[in-house]
Amino acid sequence: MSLRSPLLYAAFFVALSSTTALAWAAKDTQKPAAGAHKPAAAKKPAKKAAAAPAGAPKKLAKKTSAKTPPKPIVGPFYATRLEAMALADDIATRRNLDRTWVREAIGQANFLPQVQRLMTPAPTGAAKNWAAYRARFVEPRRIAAGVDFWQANKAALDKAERDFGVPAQVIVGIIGVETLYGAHTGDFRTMDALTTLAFDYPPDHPRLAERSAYFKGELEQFLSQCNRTNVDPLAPRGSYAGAYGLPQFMPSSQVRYAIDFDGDGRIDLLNSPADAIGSVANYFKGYGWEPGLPTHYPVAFDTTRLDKDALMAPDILPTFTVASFTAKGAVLQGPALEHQGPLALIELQNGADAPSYVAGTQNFYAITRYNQSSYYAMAVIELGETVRAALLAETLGR
Ligand SMILES: [Ca+2]
Repeated sequence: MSLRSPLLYAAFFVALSSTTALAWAAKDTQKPAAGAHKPAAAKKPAKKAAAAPAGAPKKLAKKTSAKTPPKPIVGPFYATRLEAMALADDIATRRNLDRTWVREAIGQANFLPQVQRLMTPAPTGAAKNWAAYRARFVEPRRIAAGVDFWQANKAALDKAERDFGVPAQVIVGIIGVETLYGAHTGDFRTMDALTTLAFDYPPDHPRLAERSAYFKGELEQFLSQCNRTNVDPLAPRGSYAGAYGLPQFMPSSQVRYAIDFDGDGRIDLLNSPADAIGSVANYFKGYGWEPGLPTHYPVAFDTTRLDKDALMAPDILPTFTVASFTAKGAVLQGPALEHQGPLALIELQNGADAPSYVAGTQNFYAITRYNQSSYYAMAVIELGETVRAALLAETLGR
């Protein structure tokens, strides 16, 4: 979850060329999201070659060419890094863990140059394209898998809707976009991914210090949780960002929001769809989901009084009342006029064509706490809606 990180998503958006300017602009001015995940469905390596990590052997850089996939450094790489062992000692003290156990866990982690490369920001400048982004997620294979997932897990989805007020279609949209309903949960050893990002985050990144600190925190949460649940830290596998299971929760989100929703007494986000479903709903509840509130409304513009700069200024953060929104030239109709909470003008660029716009509510914003991108949120919403319609059509067709 993600990650409050624009960067996390950077690699994700490479194919679309830095899709999320909107969201990215917002990020720096908003409080950090817990960050649930990084979509595992799109692991396009950034085109930019990775620079050698600070402290890595120089010959390493040569291995990171596009033609020959770099091999992980296996062995006591982090065991010899003073910084890594110092953090191990800090974690052991703070969490009251066995110092040797923490040192050995971090010391056995492999440096994964491809993880570092995947985290390198995408080049900026190319036009963002909502239609292209949408087509990657709202597509026949994912819709069919979504219908199957909904049918197989209807009881848990209904219960999540009752308990948390989060519609089934939103949960189905999230798990579909994140992992194609479990088909792509990631095969990176979580310990390797988190350790690499904690100590060897792309060195030329503009927010290197902040991102490194974030992953050090996630590493600490991960180790603490492994110790508490008696899991070998070298066993779990997930995304290159350290996200895990059907909903791609980061360790901190697992600690905060993951729940046992099938009642077997343990939390298993990888093998229990019910646990994943309940945990996603609980995550959204934690980020202010308002039961019954739509995610967005259609919006048009009255060009005679349009002040788009003012409407776009808060980015995805819902800020405007219906009255102030309308006064600035954003035209609403029907139920939107009765909306009580704040609204945001959401812009989705369409390459060379005119952008699409919607009026986003607090619930649209809640979805962006999972991944700070309006493109991501809209893909989740539209995949969920499409799966719901396909399921209904199938039911009626019987
Ligand atoms: Ca369970």
